[in-house]
Amino acid sequence: MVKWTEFELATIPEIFSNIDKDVVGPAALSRCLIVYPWTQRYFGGFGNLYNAAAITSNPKVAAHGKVVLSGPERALKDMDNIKQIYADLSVLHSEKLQVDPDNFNLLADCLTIVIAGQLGTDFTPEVQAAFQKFVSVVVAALRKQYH
Ligand code: HNI
Repeated sequence: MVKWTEFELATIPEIFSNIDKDVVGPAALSRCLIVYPWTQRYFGGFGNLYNAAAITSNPKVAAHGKVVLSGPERALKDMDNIKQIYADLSVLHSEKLQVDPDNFNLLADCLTIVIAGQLGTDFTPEVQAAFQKFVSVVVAALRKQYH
């Protein structure tokens, strides 16, 4: 089981309380779809994803970005239970959505970049290290049901 330090347990929720979630989720998903265009293939029902402007102004992308960000927020409430919290989402992404799990890291990196932009100098290397550990645990949990 993952062991969290006092610093991580204090810092990770603080990161989420200091960001504008309505902006971060949509921005991270948009960035992922623009930077890694093959990720668009899973969002065939989202309409126009033709170029960066279309992606960033697409209301379905924005709405789904908020939904995706609600995933990590659930984990915050029970940091020692992340695998179980994500078990159903892992099955969904594996069996129904058939998302290549390598894409989880790409979205996680986009999330890190957007959060770094919002937090500016507060996103110190120590804060980034805590965040990186958290997203790695979330991604590992999402990969868990793939076989
Ligand atoms: Ni993901 C649906 C969380 C990465 C493609 N995804 C969800 C839902 C959550 C979620 C929550 C809503 C589930 C439900 O409706 O019950 N996704 C997450 C998290 C990550 C992630 C926490 C990683 C950090 N998802 C990805 C990636 C892709 C992806 C990387 C594709 C590249 N997800 C989807 C698709 C759906 C989805 C597609 C269904 C969207 C829809 O509404 O049609």
